[in-house]
Amino acid sequence: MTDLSLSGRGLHIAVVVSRYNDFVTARLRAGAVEALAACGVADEDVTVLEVPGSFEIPMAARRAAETGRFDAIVCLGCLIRGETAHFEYIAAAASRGLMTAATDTGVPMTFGILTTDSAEQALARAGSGPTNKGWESAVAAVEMALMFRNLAGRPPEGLQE
Ligand code: DLZ
Repeated sequence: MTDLSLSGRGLHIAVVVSRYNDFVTARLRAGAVEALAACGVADEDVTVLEVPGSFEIPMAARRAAETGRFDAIVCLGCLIRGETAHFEYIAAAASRGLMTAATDTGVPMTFGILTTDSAEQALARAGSGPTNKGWESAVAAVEMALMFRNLAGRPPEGLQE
């Protein structure tokens, strides 16, 4: 999703990013921040929250949503399948946790958590520009935030005709 005709001016966005596999998540974070700027979200309206791993992402996203300060939350992490069952447990907990948190709080949360078999596959999804999954998640967050504001009858200052 790369619709940069969306205007995010006036939106407040949180980016929850996991430090685990940070050789990938730092790139997802950079892609997300770049996309938010490209959509017109002001730097000072972007709050980055770091968590240890993907398992902790839903907890932080829910708490951020409960503050009432954010229109949407971009969630970024990287799970690389290993020899343990951790991958399956964490992936399931993160995806279910985010959907539950988003529907419970009414604040859109986008899923930018990579689940790959290898580091190479993860890096291929964390390059520069719109193919970066952090970028994609950020644009999805702007779109959802605008939709929710519109549905609530309070379009942001930057909403285009
Ligand atoms: C423990 C763990 C493992 C094995 N793998 C990953 C991973 O690939 N990606 C990720 O984001 N986090 C991983 N973690 C850490 C857990 O998400 C969590 O931070 C710890 O279990 C502490 O609760």
